[in-house]
Amino acid sequence: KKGYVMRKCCMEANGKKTARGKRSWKMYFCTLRDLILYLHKDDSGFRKSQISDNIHNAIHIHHGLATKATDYTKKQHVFRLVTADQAEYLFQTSDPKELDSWINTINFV
Ligand code: I3P
Repeated sequence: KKGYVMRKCCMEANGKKTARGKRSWKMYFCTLRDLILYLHKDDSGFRKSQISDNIHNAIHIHHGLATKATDYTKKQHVFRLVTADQAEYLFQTSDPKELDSWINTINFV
């Protein structure tokens, strides 16, 4: 699965709160492949990227969990992703269908 999303970092690995100034929303082209979410500026960014950049922009979703962020009311169609290492992110999708699709794809991949 792939597509544009907005992403906000909330917690770093080990549940450490993301530093001030690093918690803003940013748009990414998100590609899910082999249990890794790759975040790039656009699709060509993903295709042209070197393995080294990919590692930098990658979120490992194995043993992670995506859930609707019903407590986050500032934006619509947002899900929370908690990873195995206790990092936490919010992702805003375009509509309810995309929201369900990202959540199901991440959880049941
Ligand atoms: C963040 C930015 C985010 C905001 C976040 C701010 O500032 O304004 O939009 O999250 O609030 O820290 P910066 O751009 O300097 O990183 P919300 O949109 O969810 O309010 P937070 O500190 O409550 O995470």
